[in-house]
Amino acid sequence: MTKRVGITITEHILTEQRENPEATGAFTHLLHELIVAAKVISREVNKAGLVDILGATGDVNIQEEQVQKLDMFSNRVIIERMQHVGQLCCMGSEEVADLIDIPSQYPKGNYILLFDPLDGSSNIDVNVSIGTIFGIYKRTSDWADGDYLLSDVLQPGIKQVAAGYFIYGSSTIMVYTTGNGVHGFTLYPSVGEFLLSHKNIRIPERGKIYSVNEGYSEYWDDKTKAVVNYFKTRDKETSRPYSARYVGSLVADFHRNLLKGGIFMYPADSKDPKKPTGKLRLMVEANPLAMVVEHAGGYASDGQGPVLEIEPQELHQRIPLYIGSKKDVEIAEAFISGKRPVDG
Ligand code: FDP
Repeated sequence: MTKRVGITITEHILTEQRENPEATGAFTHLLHELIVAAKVISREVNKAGLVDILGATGDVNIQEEQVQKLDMFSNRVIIERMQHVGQLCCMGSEEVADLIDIPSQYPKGNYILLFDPLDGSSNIDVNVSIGTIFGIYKRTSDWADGDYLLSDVLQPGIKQVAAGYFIYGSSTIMVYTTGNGVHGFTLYPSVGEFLLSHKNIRIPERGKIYSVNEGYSEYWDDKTKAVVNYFKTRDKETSRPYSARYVGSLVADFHRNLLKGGIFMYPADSKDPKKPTGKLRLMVEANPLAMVVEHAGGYASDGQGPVLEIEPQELHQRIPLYIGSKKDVEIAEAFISGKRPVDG
């Protein structure tokens, strides 16, 4: 008897589409093309040590960070693949200062794709997991009013219709949600398909791991120091102290904590006066992961309230991020927002 091969991502998306009577197939098409782009990036990441693609280009991106060649490659692959799909009215990338219009020769659609093409890029040349993060929105303005508006893009994360990430690690995994559970698919390289490997992921309510770049503690305020101290303090009832794990690749740190439970933090700090709200970007990093974590039973906060409710001011806005197991993030939020005294 032949063993049944697992459910492919395409089959999964089509099943979800069939369950939604209003679905036209546009979204399925969009997601399918994004998956193809990720497969191309995955292939390139996997051979990164074999070809002369490693190393910095010498340029700096809009965020004033070193741009690695693979970042640029991934950015280009996604833009070129997605611009002719016909379902998008624009895109926004971490690597591009302005919104990316769909060239006039291609048809346009109702969706907006925001993405970080290669997150954790400082880890590219040391074989540490990196990833692609994406969030998808629907435009709210009327076609009759002409082209999309900035307000179509600057929607709070709660309006995302889908979000997820691809992690290029010991294997390539896609995790995504359309609001109907969080599911993980592992790329089976010899078949070239993503197969369902993590059905309906639920993050533990409380974890045992805290992830933060503690090297920057000198730049933290007392509330932030209190949060981290809390997770390091001995307490039998809550199994503290927690273990520290910090890869320095958001996708990798997030993915581990999603599966095992725990909290990832990138707090506000005084390291760079130009980035007082921390390093991570609301639209292309925090919002997509916040949607994933919330649909898996977790929580994401900027220290004051839910990330998904933040009204964005600009495409490249940065926020402090506390994300992971619900109870752990709620404790961090209580310290940062002042609801819990620093010595509490
Ligand atoms: P990178 O700069 O390598 O692209 O958002 C960028 C990011 O990585 C995240 O993936 C990661 O969590 C964070 O920055 C690491 O920053 P620090 O080196 O400041 O800890």
